Amino acid sequence: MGGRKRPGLGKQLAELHRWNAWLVVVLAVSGLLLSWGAARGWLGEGRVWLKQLHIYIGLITAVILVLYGPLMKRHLKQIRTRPRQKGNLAVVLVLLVGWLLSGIVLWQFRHLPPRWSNGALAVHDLLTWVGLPYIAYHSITRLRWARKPEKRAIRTTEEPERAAPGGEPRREPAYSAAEPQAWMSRKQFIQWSVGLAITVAVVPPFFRWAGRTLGDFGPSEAGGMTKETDPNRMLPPPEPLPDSANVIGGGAQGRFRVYTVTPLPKFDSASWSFTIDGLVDNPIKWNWGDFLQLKRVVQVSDFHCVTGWSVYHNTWEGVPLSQLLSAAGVRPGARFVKFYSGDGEYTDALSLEQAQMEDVLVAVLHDGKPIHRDYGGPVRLIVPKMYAYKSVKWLERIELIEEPHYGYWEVRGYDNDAWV
Ligand SMILES: Nc1nc2c(c(=O)[nH]1)N[C@H]1C(S)=C(S)[C@@H](COP(=O)(O)O)O[C@H]1N2
Ligand SMILES: [Mo]
Repeated sequence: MGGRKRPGLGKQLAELHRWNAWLVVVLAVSGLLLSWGAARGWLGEGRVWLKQLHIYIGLITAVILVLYGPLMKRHLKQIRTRPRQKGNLAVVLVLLVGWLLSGIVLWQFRHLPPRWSNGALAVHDLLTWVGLPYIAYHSITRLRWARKPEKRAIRTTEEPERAAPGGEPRREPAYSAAEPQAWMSRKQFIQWSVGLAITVAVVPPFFRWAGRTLGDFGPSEAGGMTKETDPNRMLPPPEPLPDSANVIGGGAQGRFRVYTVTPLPKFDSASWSFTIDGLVDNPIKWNWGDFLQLKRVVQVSDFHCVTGWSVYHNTWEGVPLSQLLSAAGVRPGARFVKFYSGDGEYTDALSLEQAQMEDVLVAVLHDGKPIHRDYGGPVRLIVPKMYAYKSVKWLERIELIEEPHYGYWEVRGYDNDAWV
């Protein structure tokens, strides 16, 4: 190490700032892609990969925080007379620590109570709603073109503002007399217009998000299925059983995210059918009218998505899968049960033993109402003991097979073992 000088505080801080900025850019892009519902289909297995990347890059921000720790005292001393920089530092630290902690809960949620992950998801999202616009403003208004022209000209690659060595606070130079005193300086103009543009773009969707998120923490009128008119034309709707009409347990708590890997399909009673075939003694095909004649049961169960959100106390009414299997007569060679979605793309499977669990339901009603098209109606599978990627939406065919089948998400990296 002979004679190598330790870099000064300013230089170390500038270095950390640069690393942090790049990490946040990668995290923002990957995080936005991950939370964007429409990207689920075309990201495919890239989604699992992207999630790993997001997690590991996120963990690296902990390294930044650890490296910053020992510098913090001197840094605070250096900026003690600059309230704006202190405010900025506080915001950035709250964002990083908040994202990191909520991110760790979301990453490790299988080892934590499911209620934690709903909370962590809300915190992670809230920080993103507040933090990304803040950071965007912070970076755009500090870009070179946003500075005063004569200040831009003397900039070197080293950022003097942050790299200022020693404790001497560098004051913003007073406005040069040469500059004509307009009602607003160039800098102020840029700050105001960038601020306004970001506010206009972010505030309306933020309030929509906030409204929905409040629904995650309490009973919601629509039982967590927030869509109104149903594009499905399934008539007449089934009459709910008494327990289902009265919604045992007071109705679902939380909100479903609408997930699909295809454009949303649409069904009508005239063409809808439900088939059970493969290794069975009597393959059966029901139409809507016949299907509604099957004996239904009511169950209350929690619904967990592997991405960290849950909906509690759902009242589902439907036909137990075991009842359909008995009706078809499972042949001795059958070892797995494969489920086909009417979207033509999504499939999943259970072992015969798992499929015969008494709470696996082919559901028709949720909280006493027909299941809306967006949430898998008219008929979806419900496997309460497993993550919801096993709960195939728009279910229309069940096939008994001999060899294992790996479903849509399983071939894209999800664990075939989906036990909650
Ligand atoms: N056909 C189909 N079924 C599906 C999915 C899908 O994309 N397509 N997503 C699965 C996943 S990962 C979850 S969490 C739940 C989401 O159900 P919801 O869209 O009603 O909230 O459906 C599961 N079943
Ligand atoms: Mo999911």
